[in-house]
Amino acid sequence: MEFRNNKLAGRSLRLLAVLIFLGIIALAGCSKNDTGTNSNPGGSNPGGGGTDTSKGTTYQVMMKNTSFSPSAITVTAGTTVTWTNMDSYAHTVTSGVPGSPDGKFDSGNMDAGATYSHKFDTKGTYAYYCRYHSSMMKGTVTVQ
Ligand SMILES: [Cu+2]
Repeated sequence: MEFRNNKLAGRSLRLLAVLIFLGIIALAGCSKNDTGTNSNPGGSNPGGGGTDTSKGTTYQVMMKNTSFSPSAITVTAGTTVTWTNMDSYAHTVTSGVPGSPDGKFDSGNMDAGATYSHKFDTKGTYAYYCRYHSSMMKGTVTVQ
């Protein structure tokens, strides 16, 4: 197909370019909306890490909806576990069982958005809980 009039052809090309441009804008707007509706603000680290089990470097645990996620993890000795409070209210990471903290580690009060890290060098199973929500928030770290 050929345009008899160069001017008309030029206008059509320009219109096409504008339409493509608008399409890109629309696509960009859509993907922006998609991330906007994602209720998980920890986008860079959703649902906990643990990608590196061979070197045992770091592991992420979320504190979300009054629970630890994942609540039971297994890591290699030398791993640093980082807890992040994704809720809008405070939590703690306190080792031991509810009512009987064993003093191995304790984050103290963690406000919304706070993080706490603890390095696990010794093999064993470490139970922990949140002082404020001990009936709902319990977890274990198993170090191998
Ligand atoms: Cu809590």
